[in-house]
Amino acid sequence: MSRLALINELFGMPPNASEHGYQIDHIIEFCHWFMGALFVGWLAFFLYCLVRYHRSRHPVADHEGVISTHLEFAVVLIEAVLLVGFAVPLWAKRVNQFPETRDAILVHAVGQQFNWTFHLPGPDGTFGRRDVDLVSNSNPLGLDNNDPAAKDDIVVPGELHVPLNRSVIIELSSKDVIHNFCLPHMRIAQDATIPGSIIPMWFKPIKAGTYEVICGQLCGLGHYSMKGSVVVDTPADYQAWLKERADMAAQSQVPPPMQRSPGEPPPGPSPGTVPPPGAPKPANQAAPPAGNQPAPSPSASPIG
Ligand SMILES: [Cu+2]
Repeated sequence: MSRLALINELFGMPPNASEHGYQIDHIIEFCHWFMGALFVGWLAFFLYCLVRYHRSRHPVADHEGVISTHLEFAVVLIEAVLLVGFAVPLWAKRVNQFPETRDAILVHAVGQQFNWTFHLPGPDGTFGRRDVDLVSNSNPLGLDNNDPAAKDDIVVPGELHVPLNRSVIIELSSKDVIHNFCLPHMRIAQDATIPGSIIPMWFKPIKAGTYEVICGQLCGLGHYSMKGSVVVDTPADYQAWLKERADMAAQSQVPPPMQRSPGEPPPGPSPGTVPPPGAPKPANQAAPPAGNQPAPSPSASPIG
């Protein structure tokens, strides 16, 4: 284990599994050492001043201190170098230098209270059309099954597989509130904001394994359960998974159009969602339980 990995582990960070992650680790480590040095330095300076400039020796304050002015300037300079010289270029590289789409895996990730759903284009390599009017409990992404490109699309809840050593571009969107697609092991996180907008992020996994996806924005009562996973497979395992999901997608094709079937409840708020004030109560909760029977307990937490 390198010294860098050790100190980050002491800070509680999970081991890095992405190509660019060491750069993030490096700047986090440098910032912590720098802040530690500042803490010790300022504390020593404070103690020195208490003794050196005691009131018994200096009854009148001197507001033109030369040492502190130089020290403060030096600290501001170092912090400016950290921000402008390291942090901003690193951020700019992440948001400006995307890999070529022909070399990368392109996936759509959709957040909603309180789970993640992944959408892959299937064997034809083209994403099918999605329409918000087609969203239902059985069609969470509103995939238009009349679109030929949608017929082989793969929709997986919660668990995404990606190949090792290949860039992954994730286009994020949200169906309700602001979520954040956070992959701590990959040292990457991105907000999924305004419904309808698509926000891209990318990373390149360099270690096979199963890694946790969490929601990095407090998005409601079930936020804690909004988890998923990214499984980094060898290329052969990834192709096998892709084929399996494509076969399942082909078998599970429901007759078009994929609209709500009679009797299927409309897509309402998930368990744990607080409805807005004045919102009508769902029909099955309109009537209070008879007598002194306690109300039925809400269903278990949704699986993220
Ligand atoms: Cu969330």
